[in-house]
Amino acid sequence: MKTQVAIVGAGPAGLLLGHSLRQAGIACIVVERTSRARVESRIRAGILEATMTDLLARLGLDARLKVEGLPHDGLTLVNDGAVIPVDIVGSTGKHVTAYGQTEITRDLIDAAPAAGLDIIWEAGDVALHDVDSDHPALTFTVDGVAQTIECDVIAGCDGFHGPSRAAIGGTYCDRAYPFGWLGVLADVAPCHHEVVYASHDRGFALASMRSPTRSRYYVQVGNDERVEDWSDDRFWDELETRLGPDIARGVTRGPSIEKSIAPLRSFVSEPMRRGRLFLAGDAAHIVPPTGAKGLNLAASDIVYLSEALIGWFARGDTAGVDGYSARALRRIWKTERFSWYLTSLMHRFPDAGPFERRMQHAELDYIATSAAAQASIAENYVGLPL
Ligand code: RFL
Ligand code: PHB
Repeated sequence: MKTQVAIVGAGPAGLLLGHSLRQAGIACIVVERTSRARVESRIRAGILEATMTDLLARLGLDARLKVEGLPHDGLTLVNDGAVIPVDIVGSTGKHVTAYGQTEITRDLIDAAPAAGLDIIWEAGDVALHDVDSDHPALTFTVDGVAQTIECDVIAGCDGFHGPSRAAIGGTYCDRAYPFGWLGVLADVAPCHHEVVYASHDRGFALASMRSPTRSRYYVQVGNDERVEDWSDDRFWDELETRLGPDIARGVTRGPSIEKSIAPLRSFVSEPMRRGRLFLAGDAAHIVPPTGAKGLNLAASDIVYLSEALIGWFARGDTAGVDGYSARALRRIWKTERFSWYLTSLMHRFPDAGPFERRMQHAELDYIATSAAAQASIAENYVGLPL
């Protein structure tokens, strides 16, 4: 096979890039390791910045988002039971939208045939070749049969565990946190009209939603904890304690339809380009989910990368591709900072003493009483400008 851009990975980054390039008439093929069913069933992020909703609107892929997405004008912090509303629209004029990553992925896959976007599912042994030459290639197997795609450019959108990052051979900056999030999805009405981030002496808790009848909740757990040890009752008890009485009053309990533990980490790989290979999304960076930035960073990478590739293919302009890595990394590092800051502020760290805990309390009390501090959180939460 021959194409202009071979895209590794059919997560949000790969699918958004594919649609952006197809809209500009650029040929591309997406090669994905797993099945369509698997990609569509991964429960992950749920809060979209305007960066993401604007991109979906530009691509004409926001029909369902416009109907089913839930606009949020603010977010809510809780400091040991004390509720701190943070107005996003009031200070930024913009809002965020609750709409699941699973729904975005499904919309993008459903729209692929009409856009002429080919996706090859269940590709085995995907390998990148000759990225330093003008003729890179991807090899893989489908049903045991060896395949090759010759291309002009490879886009590595294969997430944290894919092969693209290693092919760049860059440098890594990494922080693992001494805890993870236990997440539960349940078909019950959300407890609050906005996302709630709660700091409590027993640890962090988060209340989010997917629809008026589907809630997503998380509690901080130690890295040694196992899902099997968390019955639904234990989860709901712990969640309500940490959310505090004012928010817990709204909680409706119900059976969990998904329950899993995700570790938290911060990670950046630099640079994001080598020769004809470009990285985007989780392949290049991971943020802890506090701040809801992982999915949204994938969208901003794709805005930059698609602009760069379209400039190159359509007009022979190499400024965009040459500047891609530096441009994307500036926004990535600021978003890494915000995600790390909110993680550090809201979680219970096992080695923290009374002083560190008092600092968290003091900072949350400052936020509760300072319009400037709230505006800074709102500005970052809604998404920094492109
Ligand atoms: P993805 O979504 O991981 O997609 C990468 C795709 O590449 C495929 N792949 C390969 N394909 C071909 N050959 C190979 N050798 C391949 N190796 C891998 C994978 O199968 C997959 O389909 O990365 P992308 O597109 O960059 O999108 C990024 C987002 O998915 C990610 O940032 C967020 O989901 C992160 N994240 C969360 N972000 C939030 O903002 N809020 C959350 O609540 C939240 N929860 C999560 C998350 C990420 C999780 N991961 C990665 C395990 C919960 C989890 C469990
Ligand atoms: C979610 O809805 O899954 C969610 C919301 C906000 C976050 C992380 C996850 O910060």
